[in-house]
Amino acid sequence: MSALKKRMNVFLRKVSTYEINEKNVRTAIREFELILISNDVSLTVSKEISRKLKTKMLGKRAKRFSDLSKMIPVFAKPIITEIISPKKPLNLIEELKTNRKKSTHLTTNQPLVFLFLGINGTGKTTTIAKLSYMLKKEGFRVVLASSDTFRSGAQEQLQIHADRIGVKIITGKYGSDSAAVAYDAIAHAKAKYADAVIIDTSGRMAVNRDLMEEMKKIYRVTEPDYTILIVDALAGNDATEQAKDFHKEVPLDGIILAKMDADTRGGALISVTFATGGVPVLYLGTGQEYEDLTPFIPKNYVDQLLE
Ligand SMILES: Nc1nc2c(ncn2[C@@H]2O[C@H](COP(=O)(O)OP(=O)(O)OP(=O)(O)O)[C@@H](O)[C@H]2O)c(=O)[nH]1
Ligand SMILES: [Mg+2]
Repeated sequence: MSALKKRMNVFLRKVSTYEINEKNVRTAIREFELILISNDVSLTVSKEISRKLKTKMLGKRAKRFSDLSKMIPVFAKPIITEIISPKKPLNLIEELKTNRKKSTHLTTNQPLVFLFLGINGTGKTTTIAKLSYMLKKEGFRVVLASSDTFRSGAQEQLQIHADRIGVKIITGKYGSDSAAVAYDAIAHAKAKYADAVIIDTSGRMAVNRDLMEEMKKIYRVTEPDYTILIVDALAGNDATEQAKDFHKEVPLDGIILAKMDADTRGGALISVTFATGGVPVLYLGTGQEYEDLTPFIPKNYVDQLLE
């Protein structure tokens, strides 16, 4: 390219574009931040996203007369994707396959133990039914532990799912020790060479110390391979607090957001991951049927959020 052509190109670029600076981008970023906040993304995370957006955008050039707010999603996509992408990805199906291979070389079988936790009514039992259905379809043998010996009707609720799906269940008497039920289920799974034990527990609020201590006892007794928190996507910012509270009591390995189909906002997921320092979201609950458990793919979520 001749020197003149080069200079001409620089000139044309200058007149047809303008530089993004603090002043001209401020309103667009602020507006985007407000959209995030009004869609259940916590204040802390919204501010963090804004800060990163600013750093990324300042000094870049935009087409003359173009609207900066239209450029925001392009810059925001990788920022949000990074926040919600697990630091250490976890694929339960792959873990079970690996564990099965390991077990064939051992004389004693070691099923993987999944402990499901969460506050009242978030969707624990339904999600366990969905996961059992999925694992059974994948060819794994599942044993359910009905460790909610607290709420009336809880035993029958899980029993109905177990019968429908065709998986083994160990139930307990109401008022009996929930950790003992889980322990029995693990013993049964070991004896019968099952692949997975999924423990259903009562809903509990972090302020209820007795129930939180009971939860820690189940954790100690069962030594779960994966402790999974179920949060209700509709809980909005409260979901973030729940994740923080539970993660403080027992270290979480994964989170499942139930009722994503009913949530029109969808922002809680970002805050929940951020607040737990990157505990991976494993699945999304997307309805009331057994098939309605969808693997969480960060890119798809962000595309939908910013479309
Ligand atoms: N729309 C929709 N509803 C769901 C989803 N997951 C669970 N539910 C519904 O939420 C309600 C509560 O679900 P449960 O599975 O009983 O919740 P839980 O956490 O076990 O409740 P407790 O044991 O009482 O703490 C039920 O009516 C479920 O059908 C979901 O992904 N989408
Ligand atoms: Mg339940």
